[in-house]
Amino acid sequence: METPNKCSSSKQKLSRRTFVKAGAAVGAVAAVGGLTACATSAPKTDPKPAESTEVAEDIFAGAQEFYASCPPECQHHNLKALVKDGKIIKVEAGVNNESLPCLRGMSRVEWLNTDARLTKPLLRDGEKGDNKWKEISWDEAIAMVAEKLQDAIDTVGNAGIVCDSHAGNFNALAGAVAPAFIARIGGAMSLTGTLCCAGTNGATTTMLGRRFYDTRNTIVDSDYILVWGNNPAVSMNGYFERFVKVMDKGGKVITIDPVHSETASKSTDWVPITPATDTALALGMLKVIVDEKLHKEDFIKAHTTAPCLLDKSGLPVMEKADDKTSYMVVDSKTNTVVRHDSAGVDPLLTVKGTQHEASYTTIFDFTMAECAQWTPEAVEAETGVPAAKVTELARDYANAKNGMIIQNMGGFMRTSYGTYAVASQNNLALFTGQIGRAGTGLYDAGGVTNFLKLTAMFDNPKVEGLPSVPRVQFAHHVLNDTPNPIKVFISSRESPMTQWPNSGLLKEALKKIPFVVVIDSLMTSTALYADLVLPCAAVFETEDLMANARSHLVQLSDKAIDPPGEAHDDLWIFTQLAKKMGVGADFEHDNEYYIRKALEGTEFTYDQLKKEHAIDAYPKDFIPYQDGEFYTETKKAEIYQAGWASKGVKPVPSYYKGAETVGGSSGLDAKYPLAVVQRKLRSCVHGTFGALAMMENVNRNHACVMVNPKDASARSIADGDSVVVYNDRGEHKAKAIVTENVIPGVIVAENGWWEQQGGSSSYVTNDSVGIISGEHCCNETLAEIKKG
Ligand SMILES: Nc1nc2c(c(=O)[nH]1)N[C@H]1C(S)=C(S)[C@@H](COP(=O)(O)OP(=O)(O)OC[C@H]3O[C@@H](n4cnc5c(=O)[nH]c(N)nc54)[C@H](O)[C@@H]3O)O[C@H]1N2
Ligand SMILES: Nc1nc2c(c(=O)[nH]1)N[C@H]1C(S)=C(S)[C@@H](COP(=O)(O)OP(=O)(O)OC[C@H]3O[C@@H](n4cnc5c(=O)[nH]c(N)nc54)[C@H](O)[C@@H]3O)O[C@H]1N2
Ligand SMILES: [Mo]
Repeated sequence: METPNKCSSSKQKLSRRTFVKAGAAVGAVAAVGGLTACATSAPKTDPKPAESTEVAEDIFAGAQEFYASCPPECQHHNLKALVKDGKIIKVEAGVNNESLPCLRGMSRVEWLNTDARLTKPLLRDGEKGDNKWKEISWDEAIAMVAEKLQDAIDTVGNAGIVCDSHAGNFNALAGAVAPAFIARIGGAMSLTGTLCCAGTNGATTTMLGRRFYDTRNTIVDSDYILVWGNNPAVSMNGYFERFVKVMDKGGKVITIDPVHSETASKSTDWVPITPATDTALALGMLKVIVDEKLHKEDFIKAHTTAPCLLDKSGLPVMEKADDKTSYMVVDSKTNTVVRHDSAGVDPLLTVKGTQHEASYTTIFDFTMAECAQWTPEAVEAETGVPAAKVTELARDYANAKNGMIIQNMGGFMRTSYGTYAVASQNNLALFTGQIGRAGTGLYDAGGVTNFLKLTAMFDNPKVEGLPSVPRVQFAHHVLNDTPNPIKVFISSRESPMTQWPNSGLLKEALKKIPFVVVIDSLMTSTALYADLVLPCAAVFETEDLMANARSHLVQLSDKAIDPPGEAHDDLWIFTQLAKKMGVGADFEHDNEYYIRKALEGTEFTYDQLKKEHAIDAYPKDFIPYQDGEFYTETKKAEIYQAGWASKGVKPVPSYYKGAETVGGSSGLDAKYPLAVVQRKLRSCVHGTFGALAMMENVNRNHACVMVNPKDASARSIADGDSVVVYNDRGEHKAKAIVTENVIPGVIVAENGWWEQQGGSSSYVTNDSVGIISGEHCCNETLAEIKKG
């Protein structure tokens, strides 16, 4: 792929005089990102330019300003574009950001202007993967897709079609159009399970009634923060300053991670842990807390289902079988069994030692029974966290004035029992009452999803009865024709060849599917294996609305320029398809119409957003669960989950060893003794940004893996060697960083490298699916590493 250097691709001809001012501007952009992109390669300026009496020409003078949200699954900063002569010449921070956007946002100027942009529909003209194409017209392209879809419907039925998207663009309209089209042609097979945070979906949504609350606005009120298996210095860089403030004020930030990450290196303490064992640590901490009576009984009794009774077979005792809120408790005042929500009730947390013990146990005791084996010593043996540290973490968290757990969408969730890891952390907050106050709580991805309900842009017909398969096992299903053959796969707003597990198998699947359509703005790793690539618009080339998870802003994204060549936005593309297939009636409108419709019923209007661009829509001073109420049917935090038990596992957090771990049931450790974990890079958001020349210049143009010196020397690997990480699924080529920053037995691979850059680390990742919530298990992967 041709990825021209940002400085040359901007095609600005700078005279010696104009550079003085422009150079300063480039320097300012670089400083915002904390990096020195083009500034380092720029010609040296005269140290005393001021002596010249000539006034430097401002190349930005007279530029028009436009605003848009940076739309991939990141922090959705508001960006400002400067436009001159129909071209975007600079992208900088927009308005109302809570923190500064980063170099990725700034690099949009290269993405928008690079010669590598796709400008015409491209039809495969060689084998899949050969990267040989012939340009065709949109009329031909649309007719071809419509014909292939109709053929799939006629021969297999709608289940022979998959039209998938994931996290590539969080804008409302971009997200609505493909499903609207598919619903109108009768539906398709769907792919289930997020690749990201199934653990939180499965744990927090059920236990607390909702997810997507962040505690961002009160981080600085905390005096003790557990950053658990995530790396906010990179993945939430806009807010990391707040963690630093906590430490400046004498508070502690503890990072629990197998890797001495960017966050760990800036924390008070790094607690290395064996991957996929976090639940054992959390259960062990809970045991210390309860054994030492550091738990908050009053909070637990009032706000959780912990005092509720279970019968001898472990099932909840309900007043009415059909009323899920009718949990029963033993009232300590009357020694009788009453509803948990009876007036004036003071429930027993445990019935041990009472007459009720013969008939019942409580959810509290049932929960603690799962912790019983996790003594600090047992936790040390399983997780590698020293016993004394387990006790210290438990005491410090429980005793903190305001303790907060940062889960975000951490790496520990992308393991086969990620749901329990999240649930056991939730219990730590609930049992210690570290929730509902400023500086406490459980940090989830966040954003305004719970506060701003947009109106549906399209009224889709209901489609029922079509099959679904887990996204992480798509390749298996394609190759085995289960539950039926797939004839058409349309992929947009995602990058399967870098992000889905087991890339080698996925490549085979993409080769097998008769017609693969990729809609993207660059020739991505996935587009390489398509039959037809449709060029789409990027940010600032289409109008859209952002009001979603992760950002507190509601933003109108302006269309500042036309997309290059014949590229179009997703709305246009799916509108053409809908018309061609005779279902275009609801697609007759422009972007503004759909945005106005989405905002109906909210307190924001299109015209207001047109003026203000980005508005903080997060309720001022909101603290999740401040009133002690949760969003469950009982209004209490529901510790016991029948839904988990229905999957054949415990209804309360319990530690199960992942199959693909050292000592796990797969037995793969005999052949592949190293645990591979993934990390995200500051230079990319998954498959986006990282292949731009600017990013390659300031970061690297090849993948690295971190290896502990012990593991490296056992394999004669030296720092900087070319290495291959491999297992039965495939190989990932990288350069070794030999470092104590990762614990022995673990290697760290980077997320997001393209085929054109040597290939993704997903070639080796585990493609099994978590049983509780369909977890993506990329961080539960075993492999070996060799020079090569
Ligand atoms: N720059 C940048 N920012 C991003 C993204 C990006 O790609 N680039 N992606 C966005 C998205 S979609 C997401 S989901 C978030 C993710 O945000 P993070 O979860 O912070 O990102 P990761 O780098 O996947 O994982 C963080 C850490 O998890 C550790 N880890 C892996 N497995 C385990 C485990 O079993 N236990 C423990 N304790 N630690 C483990 C890894 O060593 C790594 O340091 O970031 C968002 N922000
Ligand atoms: N090995 C490994 N795999 C992982 C992870 C990991 O850490 N390691 N992390 C997992 C996580 S947390 C996540 S969230 C997923 C993310 O995986 P994906 O959701 O696949 O995310 P991206 O790679 O960012 O894909 C975004 C693509 O959408 C395109 N795009 C952007 N805007 C538009 C638009 O308006 N229209 C269209 N048609 N396309 C657009 C971009 O150009 C880009 O190619 O990956 C998961 N996979
Ligand atoms: Mo994610």
